Amino acid sequence: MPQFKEVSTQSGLHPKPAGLVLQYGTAGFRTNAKQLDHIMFRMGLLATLRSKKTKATIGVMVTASHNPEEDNGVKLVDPMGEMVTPTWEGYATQLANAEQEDLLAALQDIIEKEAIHMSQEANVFVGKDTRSSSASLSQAVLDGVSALGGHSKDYGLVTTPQLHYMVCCQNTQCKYGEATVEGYYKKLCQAFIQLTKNASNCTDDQKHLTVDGANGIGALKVREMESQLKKELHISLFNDGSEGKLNHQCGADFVKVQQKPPTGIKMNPGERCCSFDGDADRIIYYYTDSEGKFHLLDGDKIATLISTYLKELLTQAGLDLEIAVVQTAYANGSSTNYLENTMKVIVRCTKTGVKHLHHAAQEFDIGVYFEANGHGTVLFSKAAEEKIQQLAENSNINDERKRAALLLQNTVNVINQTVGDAISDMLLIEAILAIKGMTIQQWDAIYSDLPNRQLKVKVSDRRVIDTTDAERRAVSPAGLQEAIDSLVKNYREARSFVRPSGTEDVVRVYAEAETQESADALARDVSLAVY
Ligand code: 16G
Ligand code: ZN
Repeated sequence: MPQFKEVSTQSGLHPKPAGLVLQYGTAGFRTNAKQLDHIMFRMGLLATLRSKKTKATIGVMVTASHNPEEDNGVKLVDPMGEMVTPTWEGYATQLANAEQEDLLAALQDIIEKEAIHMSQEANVFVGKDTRSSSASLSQAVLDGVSALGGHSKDYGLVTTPQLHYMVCCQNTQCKYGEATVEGYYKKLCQAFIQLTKNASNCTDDQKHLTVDGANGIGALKVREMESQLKKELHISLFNDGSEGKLNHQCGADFVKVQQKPPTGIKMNPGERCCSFDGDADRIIYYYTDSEGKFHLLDGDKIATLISTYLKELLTQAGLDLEIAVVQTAYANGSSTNYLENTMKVIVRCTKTGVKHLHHAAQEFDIGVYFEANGHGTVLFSKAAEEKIQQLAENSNINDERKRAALLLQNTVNVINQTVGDAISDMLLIEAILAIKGMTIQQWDAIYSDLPNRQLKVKVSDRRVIDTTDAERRAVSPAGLQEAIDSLVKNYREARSFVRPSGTEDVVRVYAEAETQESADALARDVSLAVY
């Protein structure tokens, strides 16, 4: 094959260190940036094959999200903006681990298995985060694409969800929006402005939001977008990358895991604050009360706010659409209880990892999915979008229904349905709070979280732990689940589970109980049982 000569030459410039083995995990490849040059080149090759196979544009995002600055990573984006399919995750691992002299054979193997026509055109969109290693690593991706004769478009610095959005726009012939960063701001900001027109009593104070940009790409993008919000939202941006280090003592992951405010921001009692993570696909809200106590509003609280709002609008609009909330085992027990028993919405639990939640949410008219860590979005089925659209255009309905239909229509437009998106989620949450005239304290009071604790345990081989029931029960090693069950019985309102991490060489332990002391003690007991 003529292209193989070029691959052969180019791959010599991106050699694989012999013996290095890496795995395409929950969030793609992720490790120290020094080990990734050959991976990036090869993901450029793989994205080109995937594009030829699907006859659509494929995305490649260079980022390691909330990991430290020294790390980097890469993930592929499928045509509708979703995560690449499991079979291709397998190919990614095969291709990444082929020794230098076996690369062409590994490539040939994929081409044959997938019956790919190499004459088919290929298009790949590439984006990167602000890490110092991202520039050369994204160049390696571009080299991979060109080695196989593919066309690429380099979007440069973008958030992960912006790249997902661009891929989706391109493959839907712009029905989803324009495949440019400007198009993205225009769509989201216009919808946000329309929504906030329904919040006439909103004071300037209520329009104020403090944002922790994690010293990453999200901060740059908030700055770019700000002027289009037309003063409907005043953002005080901290950790904008001008001084601090990426994700260091700041960002959504830090705030969620440490359950404390990030450094580098100015917080006044009672004021709404939020943190993005390093690639701006997660968001977490918080505030301190007048006594200085810190209150966290995580993905579960966000899902509750959004689903309550949507359910109210559906009732007002008289639309009969099924709404469900998708969570993982990490969802706080109080949130699940509130959603099922008070709000009476369908709740589903899936394994950790965005692709699992996304797929489960696709099964409903409206699927709200959020991981407790703040990654999530809302999916509307095609039929649901059409019903909303028709009602919004119907002139024979009363004012209340009309208002609700228009709100739903603009809500659909402010949401990035391709993947969780900190900027889009922030605009949606801000609009909901403004429309409902709700303070962050009132939002927080919808239900009270059960105290909880997460720990990680280092073991010699985390793969000996196997789980079932959306990771809520361990099936191996023998006896572990029975041990957890009997420990849980020692505490009130308690629950605990263990699972091997998909991104780190550790076992994660989660425990919740009536008091913080009990949650801490239970997490400790269970950690000892894992050893
Ligand atoms: C990845 C996942 C995230 C999940 C986390 C769990 C994506 C895009 N990201 O960051 O959803 O919460 O892994 O990590 O799927 P863990 O397996 O180490 O607990
Ligand atoms: Zn992220």
